[in-house]
Amino acid sequence: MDYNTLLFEMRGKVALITLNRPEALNALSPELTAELTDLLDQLETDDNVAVVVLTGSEKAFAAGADIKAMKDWSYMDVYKADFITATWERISRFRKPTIAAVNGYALGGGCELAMMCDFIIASETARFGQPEITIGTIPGAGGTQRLARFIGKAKAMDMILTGRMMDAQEAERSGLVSRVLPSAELVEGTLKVAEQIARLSSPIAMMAKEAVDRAFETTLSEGIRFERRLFHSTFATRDQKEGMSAFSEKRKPQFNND
Ligand code: CO8
Repeated sequence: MDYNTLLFEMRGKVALITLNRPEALNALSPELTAELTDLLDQLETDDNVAVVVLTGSEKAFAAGADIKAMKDWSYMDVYKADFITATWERISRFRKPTIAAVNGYALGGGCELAMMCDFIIASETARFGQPEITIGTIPGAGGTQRLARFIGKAKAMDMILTGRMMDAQEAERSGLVSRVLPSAELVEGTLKVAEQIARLSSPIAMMAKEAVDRAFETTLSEGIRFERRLFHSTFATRDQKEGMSAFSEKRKPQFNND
């Protein structure tokens, strides 16, 4: 799988995708989003892939949508192409666990892309922001909705109306990122977290992810009903039998993903 704007490698059952447009701080060009969508389509159905880690460079996870590509587009261009939803949101529909490992800038569409992953691990140098207002537009890939859910209305309004950046410590305090690691350890540290998930049952991890995601789409009572149905369905899997037997027999479980 050769791409112009992405690097890709497998680490055991973890797929590591690196955004690779250094000349533009990984600005998310149409080519990059198309390549990312193509790669994710393949990884979704590959049984050898349990978890995806998405990262960028030391300087930038991604500095947003490609402003130079977008600047002359008309309303009809973006409307007819269904700009954003057509390609961008692929990772938010990916059924296996995804982790964003963010070094440097995650701005605009870059911050939105990170928020589409299941959780974000940041390095001490990470900087998050939705600066669209400073270039005459607003977040268009879920930023107004997801950022408000991650960090609440006050901070989301502050970020989106001023366009200011948030450092890693503030992002962790605010609930945007789950952990902060030293910059040099970001990718290896995130891969370790991913490998920990990849050793568990993949279908059970997918169900856990689906249940948490439901919390953001429905009422508490419907969400709990949904969780209960999935919880019950885990008892139809061999991995549940193996996990609970292994605990009872004081040994490590051997999950077979079925
Ligand atoms: N698009 C295109 N090129 C970019 C982008 C970008 N978003 N960001 C940086 N670059 C380019 C620069 O133009 C520069 O190229 P060149 O060397 O040819 O001039 C190169 O990357 C390096 O950048 P800088 O020289 O600016 O580096 P600095 O270290 O001085 O500054 C910053 C780094 C602060 C990150 C600065 O580059 C910056 O402010 N970038 C723009 C950030 C921004 O406004 N992002 C939001 C974009 S709009 C958006 O994402 C809308 C989302 C809508 C949904 C997404 C759907 C696609």
